[in-house]
Amino acid sequence: MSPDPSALAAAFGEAYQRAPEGVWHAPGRLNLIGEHTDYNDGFVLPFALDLGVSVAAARRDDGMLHLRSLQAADQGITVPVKGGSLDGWAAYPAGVAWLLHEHGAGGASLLIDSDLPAGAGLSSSAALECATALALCDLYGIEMDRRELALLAQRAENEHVGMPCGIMDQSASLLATDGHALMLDCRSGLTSQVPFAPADSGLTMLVVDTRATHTLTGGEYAQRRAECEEAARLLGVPALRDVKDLAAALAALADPVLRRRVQHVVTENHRVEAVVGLLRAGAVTELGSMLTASHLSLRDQFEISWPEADVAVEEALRAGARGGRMIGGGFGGSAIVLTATERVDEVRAAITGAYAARGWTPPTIFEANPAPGAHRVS
Ligand code: GAF
Repeated sequence: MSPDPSALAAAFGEAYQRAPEGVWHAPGRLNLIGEHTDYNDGFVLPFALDLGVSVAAARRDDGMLHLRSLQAADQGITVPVKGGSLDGWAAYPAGVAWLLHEHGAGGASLLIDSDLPAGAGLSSSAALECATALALCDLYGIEMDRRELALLAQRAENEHVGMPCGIMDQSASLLATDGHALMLDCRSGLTSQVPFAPADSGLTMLVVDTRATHTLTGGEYAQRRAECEEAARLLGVPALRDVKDLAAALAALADPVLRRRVQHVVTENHRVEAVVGLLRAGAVTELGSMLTASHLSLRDQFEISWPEADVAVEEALRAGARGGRMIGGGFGGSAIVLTATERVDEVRAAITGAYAARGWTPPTIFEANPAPGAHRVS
């Protein structure tokens, strides 16, 4: 499922009094495992969701960028494509357009639509960047491979939004393929498509949108990143990916906070490799314990989990799920749960009941399977 392209084209006609030249779609992502490893030059294993952002677009010859979104209350924003500065949602597509201008992109009118739940930690920002990037590249005949395009979208977020994100989300949106998780080595950029079909093993992957958001995510994310970089500097390695002897590294660090961060990143990289091995061996059921180990590490060592995610994972396990964990940057968003399909109802009921007992907003729970990466729709 993705936003209806013909409805979006019709809405574009109303907004801009002309037809779009095309519609492009980029998915959000679910990260199976490998959290906060991307900016440590490590490994990640996300897959593309069948939810995402679609962009209807047409060229303009006045050098201006017109941005409108069906999800935004405002009337849209107009800025020169040669550069500028913006706040809010429009900074994501504008940042991409400004960087692509250096490669030949000219003016354009864009209308954006999304079916990704807002603030659910499923990478709506990266999907918006990647759909915009594909649209402008196609419209202006810019030849750039998808790895380069992911790097450009990441740069747009780093430089024009001020979020020091790694490369995982943009890579997942642009490089993931249907039916596969994407194993990405964030240092070399090497990828490998790992088949992931939980239903073949009688399993279901659930996403639990915990409906909890946290306004300080950007600052806390940047703080975690800075702590990892400081630990790498103290250990004399280019990045935490290069820590080979965890015990020696922990012994060499005086600061208990930095020790916890290193413990998470080093073990999480091993968990990604273990999960890839299990998937390749067809042992999908065994993934559960790795997911739960990742959650405990993110909760206790990286300290970025939040109560709604902890309860979702604990209740799912109590109801017999194979495993689960928070996903994304932390402090709000979604968790995932891997369960035998025959237990889905019990797991859902356990999580929903626990939220109700605490007076929390009910979670949104849905099934996820690997979907295609970003593409032109029409
Ligand atoms: C966010 C960031 F954008 C990613 O780059 C990644 O670091 C993730 O948090 C944590 O794994 O989604």
